Amino acid sequence: MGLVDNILKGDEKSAARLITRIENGDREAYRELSLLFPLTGKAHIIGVTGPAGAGKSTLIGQLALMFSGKGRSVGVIATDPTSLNGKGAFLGDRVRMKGAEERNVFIRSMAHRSHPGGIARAAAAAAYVMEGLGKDRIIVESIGAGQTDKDLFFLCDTVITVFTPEYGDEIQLFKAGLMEIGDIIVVNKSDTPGADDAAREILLASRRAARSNGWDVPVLPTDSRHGTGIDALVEAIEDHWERSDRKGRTQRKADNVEAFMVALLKEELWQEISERLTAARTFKEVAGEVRSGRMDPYNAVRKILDELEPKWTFR
Ligand SMILES: Nc1nc2c(ncn2[C@@H]2O[C@H](COP(=O)(O)OP(=O)(O)OP(=O)(O)O)[C@@H](O)[C@H]2O)c(=O)[nH]1
Ligand SMILES: [Mg+2]
Repeated sequence: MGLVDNILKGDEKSAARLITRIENGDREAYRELSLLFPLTGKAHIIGVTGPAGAGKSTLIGQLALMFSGKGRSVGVIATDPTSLNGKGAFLGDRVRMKGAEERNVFIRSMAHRSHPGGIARAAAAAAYVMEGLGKDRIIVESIGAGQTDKDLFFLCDTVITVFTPEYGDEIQLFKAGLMEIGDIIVVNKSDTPGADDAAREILLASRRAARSNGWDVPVLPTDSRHGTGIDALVEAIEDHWERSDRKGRTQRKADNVEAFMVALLKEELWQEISERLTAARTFKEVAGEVRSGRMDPYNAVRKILDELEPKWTFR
């Protein structure tokens, strides 16, 4: 009996094993994934992004409980930047999501540092495996800063951006980056001072951000430590999913998976080419010229590519 058969029967141990093997870049595991992938594409994948410490993990714990209470089967992928501090954050997430774990929510934590090539690669595979396991709501946590985290959202059907009252004033800064990828905005820690003002500022800013698909981004206050506002948030998440017809959802998933493929391709190509490059004598010579200020980076790149076999063209 193969791993995939076990996963399709709902065996979490097999799912965990396959995710680990994919994280380790095991070729055999990719073959298992190829059997699984065609069976996926129906789960609602929900991304939760926002600045460090905004309460994403706590909120996800609440969402997971609420979804499972409604009879949904829930998976959580926590990509944890603070795991850089050691084991603390990983264990911390476990604690914050404890209630969720007891309710049969499948949780997988991934530390950023173990994925220098981009967390998206492992997270997407984990989502496919979780869907194979029968999860129909999969929640992905991310810090939402930097390209690798944007790549992560190639995976998500609905993206939630979490702010806190402290971000009310800095909204102009965040508008450009974080706000453009959110379908729903949460102002968490609504129990702390300034929450109403922050929510108002953020609502104004989000109204100014242009939307093409006719979806008005809701701005919702939550206190995720006490579970306040979670029901309204779940309603908005379901609404965002239901509101787009099947065709719209299929289209978004298709766009997402193609974009993800391109991201993977870039990563692989770069890895392949950088190994060849750094071994080449020209590269070392040219890098030396650039470092000492004798050659500018533009002409340096041209020179390196000119001498690379097979030929690559430089725009
Ligand atoms: N007052 C208050 N504190 C909260 C709320 N939600 C979370 N917290 C607290 O904020 C701290 C950070 O919460 P986390 O859930 O770990 O935040 P996070 O965004 O996942 O953090 P990182 O993953 O490290 O970026 C914890 O001490 C939580 O108890 C809330 O609604 N109100
Ligand atoms: Mg967290």
